[in-house]
Amino acid sequence: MNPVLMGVVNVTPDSFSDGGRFAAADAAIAQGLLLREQGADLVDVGGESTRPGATRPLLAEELSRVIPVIDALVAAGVRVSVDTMRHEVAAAALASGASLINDVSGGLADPDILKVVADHEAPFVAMHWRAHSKTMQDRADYTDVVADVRRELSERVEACLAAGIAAERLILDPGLGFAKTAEHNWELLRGLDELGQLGFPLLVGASRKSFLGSLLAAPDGTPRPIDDREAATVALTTILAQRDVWGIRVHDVRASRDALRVVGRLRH
Ligand code: PMM
Repeated sequence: MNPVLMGVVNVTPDSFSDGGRFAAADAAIAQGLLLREQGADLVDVGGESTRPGATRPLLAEELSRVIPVIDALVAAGVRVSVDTMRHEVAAAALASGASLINDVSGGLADPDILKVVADHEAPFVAMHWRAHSKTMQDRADYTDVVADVRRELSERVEACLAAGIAAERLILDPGLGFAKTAEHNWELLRGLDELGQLGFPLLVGASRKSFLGSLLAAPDGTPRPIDDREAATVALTTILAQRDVWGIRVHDVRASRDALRVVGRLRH
């Protein structure tokens, strides 16, 4: 089975990869429609930047960023997920017709989100996370990153099940770049099978992240610019598809869709 391709629309002034480009609702809606046309199975709409050091928006601000975009995309028949850590945003997004809640904190930032998801019987992505953006890189310490992330994700699974989310609606994500160094990210990518042993589908978001920028750095150490990390992103899409992940979260849907076509064609 080809993985689900999740296309990213950040309705934020400050996301690391596309910050500011889709801050206005019409630009974000147009981008969501384009991603669907390019082959996104889901369009992931987010109103809070999670780049290291970012300041959180107020609740009202986050709602006013994402809800008009979700309304318009749902009206156009696009399957939408919402990238939020707040139960109020999750509830409003589900009321607007969102199909999935993507919580980068896996319910840690706002435990009430789990009840909202359970009540709506919505699918839930629980990502591995340790702290909000301002402090997360101080928490990048692990004894064995794969074993530690696996244990912390299994604790999230317990919390989700206890809140009433059905096991078949849960998806786990290693959270590349969240309280992780580049080396941690590579170890997690190598150790995906071990995370898969928890028995849940996996979503992976590697697109344009800084560990690719440092891998591809110039000889003087300057990281490869964000908009020039696409070939590396597509290489990972190809590899992840062969490792049977459930979903892949990317900014450039067209390029990753091409890669998935190649993988799919070789299989059959
Ligand atoms: N990464 C970002 C935001 N949301 N959600 C999931 N499930 N997994 C991720 O890896 C993830 C995420 C940060 O990237 P962005 O600023 O480009 O959206």
